[in-house]
Amino acid sequence: MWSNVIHLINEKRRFILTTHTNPDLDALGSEIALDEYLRSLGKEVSILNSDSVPGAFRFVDPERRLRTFSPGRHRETIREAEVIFVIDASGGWDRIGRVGNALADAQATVVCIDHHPDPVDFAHVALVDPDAAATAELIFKLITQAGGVITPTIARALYLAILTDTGSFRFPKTSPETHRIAARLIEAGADPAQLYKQVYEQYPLERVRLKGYVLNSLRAEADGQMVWCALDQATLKAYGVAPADLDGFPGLGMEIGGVRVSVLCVEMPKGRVKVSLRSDGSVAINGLATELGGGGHPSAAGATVEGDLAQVTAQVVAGVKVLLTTGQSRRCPATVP
Ligand SMILES: [Mn+2]
Repeated sequence: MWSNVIHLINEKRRFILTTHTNPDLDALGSEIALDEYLRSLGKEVSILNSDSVPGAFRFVDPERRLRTFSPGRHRETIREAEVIFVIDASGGWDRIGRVGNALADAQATVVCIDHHPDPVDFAHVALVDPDAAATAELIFKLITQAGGVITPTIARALYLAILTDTGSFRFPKTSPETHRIAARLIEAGADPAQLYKQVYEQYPLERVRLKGYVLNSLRAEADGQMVWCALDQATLKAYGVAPADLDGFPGLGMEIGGVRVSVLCVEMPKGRVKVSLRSDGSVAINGLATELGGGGHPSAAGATVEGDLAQVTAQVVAGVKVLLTTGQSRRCPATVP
């Protein structure tokens, strides 16, 4: 599985790493770990993302390796790149955002490393394992298969990625292998207590208060099998929290007994709504997300939809109700694994 990529890494010199828009810690941690490994081999590496690092995640990149793509500044880098690693993102160049448009025309070999079950026809080489709990598990395997050393920087970055993408080792894909990798990362210098505190216990007061608002605003439907919340721009502004800083909010409703699906709809600028769906694993919600023009995993998926907040929310709530009664979404059951 890994030999093609290891061969590319050994043969080529100039690499670009990129990931999806609204990057999470699996995306960013995987990028930093792979960047560190490639640099240890003397390679030239640029991490180019469409979006800047959300405020709450800046601690993950003390050396400021993560760059926000700018067409003027990075044209040359893209032209000279020999290999492009697309990390934690499948489904096509659109998922990568602005930098995706620029990379789509590049001459380089495109390698996709991901655990999302979405199409990978944009890549020359695809290493996709939908059973992996985090893309970071795959990056760990790549580095160790290639004979690389897990440095403390790599260990911290990958541990953070796995910690967050597994919801602190509790989401359905958390496996014995996930724990074995985590153990190796702790041995290599990742400190679980310190890293947990950095992710989950450093929020500004405003965000914790907004969490209280969301919990108070949850609405139950379908005999309590679904809860939803719609957050408008005015509320976000009143609390002083950016849409990019709502990581973890979509799953808040899952704390309630009997809830199978939790929905969060957030009003974004320019008449768009960010829809996030979470499931307890008893129903796959990524088919519905795909219908809405997004994608994701069976138990965590989302989409950004054009339209009015109330109208999009009503549409999503209705879609989830159908899912809960029939077990499948109306138009594309085939996309549900
Ligand atoms: Mn991921």
